[in-house]
Amino acid sequence: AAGKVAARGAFVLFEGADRCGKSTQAMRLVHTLEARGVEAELWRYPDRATAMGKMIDQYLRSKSEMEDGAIHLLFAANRWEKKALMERKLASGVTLVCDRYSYSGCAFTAAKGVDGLDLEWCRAPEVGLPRPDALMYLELSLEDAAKRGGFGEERYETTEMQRAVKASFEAMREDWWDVIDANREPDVIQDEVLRIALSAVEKCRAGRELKRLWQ
Ligand code: NYM
Ligand code: MG
Repeated sequence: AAGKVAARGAFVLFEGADRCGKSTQAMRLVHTLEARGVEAELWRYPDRATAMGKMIDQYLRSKSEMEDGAIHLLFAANRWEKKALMERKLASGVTLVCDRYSYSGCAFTAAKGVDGLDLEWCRAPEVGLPRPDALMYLELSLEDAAKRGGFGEERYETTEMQRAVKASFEAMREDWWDVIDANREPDVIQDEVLRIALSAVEKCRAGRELKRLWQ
């Protein structure tokens, strides 16, 4: 109706190391939500479609080299360039299901072990971005991840790096995260994921405010 303010959508995030099943779960969740009449969109970071995203894509595919600090800031800038759109979508009632975000940004850079680029440094450029209403961290052991077949061809897709990435995620973990055992059938995981997402959607409809990282 005219003048009616739409209830805001929820910002639902999936995080985890590579091959944990995030993308599959995120995609399925969008379809399930839509089927239930919850307007939802799939987002992912990096967004390789923007000018900055293209530079990130080149770096990940080892077509270019960049200083570790510079690429970290570029990943963060790739979120800042989409911040206004993200906020507009949420405010208009769209639920955003996101595949990776600032937590991946910090986990991967900190995992490099570069002097000076510790978690605190990594978080700084992310402060002030929208904070997810739900964060599902898909947890899978390195052994179980290996059983899913080899890693891809991109930078960071090595067992050593993934071990360090998992350690950074552990170090960042906060009480409000939902830790999901990713070593189960996709359907079973989706049931749990859907419950968590619907609860976030409900809270946002009821007026839950959008918070900011890391405040
Ligand atoms: N990655 C992703 C980062 O290093 N920093 C970030 O801020 C984000 C969002 O990019 N190995 C890394 C994690 C992944 C890689 O992501 C590409 P995907 O989801 O595999 O396309
Ligand atoms: Mg990948």
